Amino acid sequence: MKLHGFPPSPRTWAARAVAAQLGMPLELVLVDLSKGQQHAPDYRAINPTGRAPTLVDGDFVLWETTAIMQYLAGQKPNTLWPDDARVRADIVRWQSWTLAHWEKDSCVPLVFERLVKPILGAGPPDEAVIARALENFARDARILETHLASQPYLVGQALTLADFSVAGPLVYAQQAGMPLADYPKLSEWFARVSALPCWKQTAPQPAAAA
Ligand SMILES: N[C@@H](CCC(=O)N[C@@H](CS)C(=O)NCC(=O)O)C(=O)O
Repeated sequence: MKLHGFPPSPRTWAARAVAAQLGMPLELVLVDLSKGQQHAPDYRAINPTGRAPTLVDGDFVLWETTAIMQYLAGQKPNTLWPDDARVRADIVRWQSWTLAHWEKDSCVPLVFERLVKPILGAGPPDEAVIARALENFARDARILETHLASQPYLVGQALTLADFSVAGPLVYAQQAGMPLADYPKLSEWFARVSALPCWKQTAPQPAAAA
């Protein structure tokens, strides 16, 4: 299986970390976002959205990181994606919330304004966007803080895909000035997840972010 992606990107990172955790070989094909390779016609042919990552497994092509994670974890029995309807629904709940709120409203705007813009030379950070994102971050981080007060991982007592999905947007928390320290249980959980050997194996280069 091949993953077309950009190692500094948190989404590429999360998909590769899931494969590493499952012990599945996943060949990386570089799509250098800093060079605009996501818009190249041969890449657009497999991913018309012009975004990374994209998984290619023989003649099966899949984009959207959440779907990629579920596909990888569906290849063999494992505890990241247990064969139990309620546990899977619970995992999908957190993945959906991340896509709709946590990643989109809270984390990505901070990473873009404070980290990506300076790297791209795309002008000064927009302070109004940052202020709104910080409000959203407080709203969402409180939910995680309360939830993680009574359990070590997002779904039950064990690591699942939900943890990879929700932790991914925090990869650049420090560089993007996310106020994680205000949320001790969330910070402990993030330290636990990011200390996994699979995260270290696939860790992004800090030179660029996307
Ligand atoms: N919803 C998509 C988002 C993919 C996405 O936005 N990827 C970023 C990198 S983390 C990207 O390709 N950005 C380049 C661009 O939008 O031109 C997913 O979860 O896979």
